[in-house]
Amino acid sequence: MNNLITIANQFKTQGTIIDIQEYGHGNINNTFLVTLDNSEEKHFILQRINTRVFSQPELVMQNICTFSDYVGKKLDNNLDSQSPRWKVPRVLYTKNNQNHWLDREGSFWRAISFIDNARSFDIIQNLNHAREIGYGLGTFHYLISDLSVAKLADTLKGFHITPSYLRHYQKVLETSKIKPSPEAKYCLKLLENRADWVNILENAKSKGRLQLRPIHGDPKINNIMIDRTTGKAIAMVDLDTIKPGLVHYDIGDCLRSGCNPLGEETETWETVSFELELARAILQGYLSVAKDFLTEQDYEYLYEGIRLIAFELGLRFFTDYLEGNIYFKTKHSEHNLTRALVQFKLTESIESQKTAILNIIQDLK
Ligand code: ADP
Ligand code: GN1
Ligand code: MG
Repeated sequence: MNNLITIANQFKTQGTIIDIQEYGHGNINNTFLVTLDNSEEKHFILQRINTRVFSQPELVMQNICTFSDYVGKKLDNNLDSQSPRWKVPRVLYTKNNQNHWLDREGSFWRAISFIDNARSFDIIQNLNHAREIGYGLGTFHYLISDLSVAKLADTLKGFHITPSYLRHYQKVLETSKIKPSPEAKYCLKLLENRADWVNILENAKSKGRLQLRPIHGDPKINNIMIDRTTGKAIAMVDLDTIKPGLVHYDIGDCLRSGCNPLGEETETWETVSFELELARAILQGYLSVAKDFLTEQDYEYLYEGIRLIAFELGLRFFTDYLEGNIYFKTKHSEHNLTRALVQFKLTESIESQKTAILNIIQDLK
């Protein structure tokens, strides 16, 4: 705690620190809520960046600053009348005017302003929440749609490039010493049957059918903040993966997270399903703001994007399980296996409802 106070005190804030608590349920970084004795700015978020995942954290901060300056200016100058309630977290600088602080052990710390009177959920609550999740992602995409991708660094090579994850998995499998349980066998089989299809979005990108745009990269539902009073989406947090990508990665990630009412941490993976009414609500919310910048070809690949990102996350969890849990934080040795099973069940549920999902997309576009 003393150590955390020393770290938090490196940042310029308005008041004295009175409390620091671990916060949120992220799988990658360590997040803390810092409380100040100031009634106007009561909290800020302090985070230790996982530098095994983000090997160039300075570039991550550069992207976040590029993004928040760009969108912050738009909102401050009222250049955007479409998103009156939207908020953008600000990077807090250190007393030496740096956007991060390195402690004696070399850990990389940064601080972010707190989105007040809001919360996020790990599990989708209802159709209204689903619509707000979609609206939140749509607003985010809309606000950055004219920011040039050339201004953003690639801070996580291979992120959401499914064929690269598959190649890595195949290499890990060759040397894996894990005895295949019936659950692991189910994963192996599911992966075997889909190896040819994983290139679908990357092929479309190479052929110029889909374009790189600025994306969030990690729009699962607990990264979309909901106003406690109005129930409306008001901000997106967890901005580490803002970088050039396909909007399909974001839409896919948002739906795989928001259409699974049991949540991605459920133990009862056998009964996981992709709920169509939640998908309709999320897409409705999303398209209410983002319709104008999606092209006909973007729509063509939406279904495959939804299917692919659920599958990809299953593949990433399963590979991490085989590798000994080195990427995602885990609570026990089988945690990543259970998480993989959840995403693979979701993938099968998406596949079995292909026609209905295509019809929803057709209806809403
Ligand atoms: P991780 O990268 O580990 O997922 P996040 O940045 O998502 O960490 O933070 C974890 C949780 O903390 C989020 O799900 C959100 O509920 C909360 N949180 C993060 N940043 C803010 C913020 N600026 N304001 C309010 N809450 C936040
Ligand atoms: C990680 O940091 P967090 O928990 O928001 C991961 C995402 C996964 C997600 C699954 C940088 O996100 O890609 O979809 O876990 N982030 C990174 O819960 O790999
Ligand atoms: Mg997060």
